[in-house]
Amino acid sequence: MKYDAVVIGAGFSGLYMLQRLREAGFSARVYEAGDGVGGVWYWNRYPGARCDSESIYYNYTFSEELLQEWTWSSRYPEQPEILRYLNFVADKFDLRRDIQFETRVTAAHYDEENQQWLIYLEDGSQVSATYFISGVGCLSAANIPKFKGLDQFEGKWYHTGHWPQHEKVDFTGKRVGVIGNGSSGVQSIPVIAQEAEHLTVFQRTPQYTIPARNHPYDPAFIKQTKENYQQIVEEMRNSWAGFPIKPSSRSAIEDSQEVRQQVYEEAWEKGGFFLTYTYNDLTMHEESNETVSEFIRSKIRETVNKPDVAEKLLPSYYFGTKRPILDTHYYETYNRENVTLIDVNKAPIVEITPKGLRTTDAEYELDILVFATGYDGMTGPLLKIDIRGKDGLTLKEKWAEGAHVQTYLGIANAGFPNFFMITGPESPSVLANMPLAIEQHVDWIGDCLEHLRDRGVPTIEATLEAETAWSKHCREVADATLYPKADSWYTGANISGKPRSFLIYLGGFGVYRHICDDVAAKGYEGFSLASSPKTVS
Ligand code: N01
Repeated sequence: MKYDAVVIGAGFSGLYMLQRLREAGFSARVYEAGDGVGGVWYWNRYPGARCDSESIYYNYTFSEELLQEWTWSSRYPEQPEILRYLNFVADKFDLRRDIQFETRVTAAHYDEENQQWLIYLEDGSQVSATYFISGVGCLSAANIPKFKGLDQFEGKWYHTGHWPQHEKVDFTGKRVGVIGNGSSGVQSIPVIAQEAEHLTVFQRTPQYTIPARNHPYDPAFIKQTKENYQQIVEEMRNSWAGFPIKPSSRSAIEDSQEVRQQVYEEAWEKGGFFLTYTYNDLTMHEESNETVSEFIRSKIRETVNKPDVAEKLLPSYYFGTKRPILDTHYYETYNRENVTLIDVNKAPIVEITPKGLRTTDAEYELDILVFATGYDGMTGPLLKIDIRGKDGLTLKEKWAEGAHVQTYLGIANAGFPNFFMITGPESPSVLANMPLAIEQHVDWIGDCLEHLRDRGVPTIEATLEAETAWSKHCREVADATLYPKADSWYTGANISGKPRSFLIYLGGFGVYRHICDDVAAKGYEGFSLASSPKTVS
C-alpha cells in the first residue's frame, strides 16, 4: 500500500497532522501502538495525572468551531477529561478511519531510488509513503532504571507512563513505594498516600514544586474566553511559551527584598506557573535565581511539620532549570503519618528484593512499587524506531556522529529527505504550550508539503550547513542561561550513558515561529529541494 504520508502516533501531533493532510488532499495513514487515540494522555493514567498548563490554552486552536464546542471543567483537568477531549476531536473530524491502532512502527527506511519511505510494522507488514512524519512525542520512551532483582519482586510494579489501561490499581491496605519525584511522582504521591496503608517515597533529588490551586471554571470566565478566543490565540502565538501572559521587564535584583517577597507571595497565591513569570532573569542569573529558589525553600519549611523531613525536601539546583512542577498538596503529604521519605542520594538503592527494595541503609517491604522515573526525552522515542535515511545511515548513527545531536529547526535532518519530526529535538516545544507548538509544526509541515506538490518537487532535505548552524545557535542561546547546568531530561543527564546535550531552543516560541515562517517564505531556506535524488538546487 502506498500513501502520500505515514504518520506515527495518534496523540495531539498525529491527530492534527492527519486532519491537516486530509484537508490538503493528501492520502495519509496513522499508526498508533495503543488501542485508542490520546498519545501521552492515553498512556499516563496514573493516579493524580492532570494537565499543568491551564486547560483553556491547552487545546487545539485550528478550528473556531472546536474552540466553541468544547468546554473545560477546571483550570487543570485530570487525565480522563483530556483523553475525552482528544476522543471528541477524533470523532468530530472523523479521524479514526485513517488510524490503525495496536500497530507499532518498528522501522522506516528511505528508498533513495524510488524517493519513498518504506515503513515496517510490528506484524511484519510493510507500506510505503512519500513523506514520513513522526508524531511520537518527546516523552514516550519510559526510563525504568535497571535495578538488580526487579524480576524477582513478588509484588506488582508499574511505570507511570505505562499505567494499566483497563484496570484500576488498588492501593487500599497496601505498602507502596514510589521511586521518583518529578511531575509524575509529585502528582501521584498525594493521591496514592490517601489510599495506601503506607507510602514510602524514594527521592534522589528534591524538587521545587508550586501549588496548582486548581478550581472549577466560572461559566462567566469561559464565556468571556470563548468570545475573545481569536485575540487570545494571537497573543499565545507571539509569546515566549505559548501562553497569553505578559513577561516581566524587571530583574529580580532590581527590587528590594520586601517588594520581591510581595511579588513572589502574590504569584504563589495565584498558583500555576505565575512564579516563573515574576522577573525576566530568573533562569539567566544565579543571584536572581537564588531569590526565587530560596522563596520556595521557605515555603517548604513552612509547610512541612517535621524539620528533618523538610530539610530532605529542600532543593538546591536553580529553580526552573529542571521542568517546573505544579502540585496539589505535595509538601503537605509529608505531614501524614503513613508517609515516609527516604533520601536515596544519601543511601542509594542497591536492589529490588522479592519482598521490596533495599538501599545501603535498610530494606523496605512493599506490595506495590511505582516507577515515576521519567523518560529518555526527545531523542528516546525516535531512536526506538530503526529510522534509516540516505545510504542506509541510521538516525542513531547520525546523532552519535558529532559531539551533539543536531537537527534543522527541530523539524528535519540532513540525510533524511521527506522525513519530518513534530516537536523534534532543538525545537522549543517542550518548554512551550505543547498543543500550540504542535499546531505550529503541523501547519508548517502541511504548508511545506503543499509547496512541494504545487511545484512538482519530489524531495526536500535539510542541508548539513543549515542544520549545523541551527544546532550551534540553539547551544549558544542555551549557554547564556542557567538551564544546561541542571541534571534533567532536558540535558539527557537522567539516562545513564546518554551524551549530555541541551536539545531545546530557548529563543522562545514566538521568535521560533517567525524563524520557521521566514525559512518557508524564502523558498525553504536551508533545505535542498531536489528534482531527483542526486540533484540539489
Ligand atoms: O520524570 P522526571 P516525570 N534512582 O524525569 C527519579 C512531563 N509531565 O515522569 O531528579 C532514583 O521529571 C529522578 O531523580 P533525579 C513533564 O514535562 C507532565 O516525573 O534524576 N531516582 C526524578 O525524581 C515532566 O518534566 C505532566 O535525581 C531516579 C524522577 O525519577 C516530564 O513529563 C505530568 C532514578 C523522574 O522525574 C517527565 O516527568 C507528568 C534512579 N535510578 C509528566 N532514575 C503534566 O502535568 C530517575 N529517578 C502535564
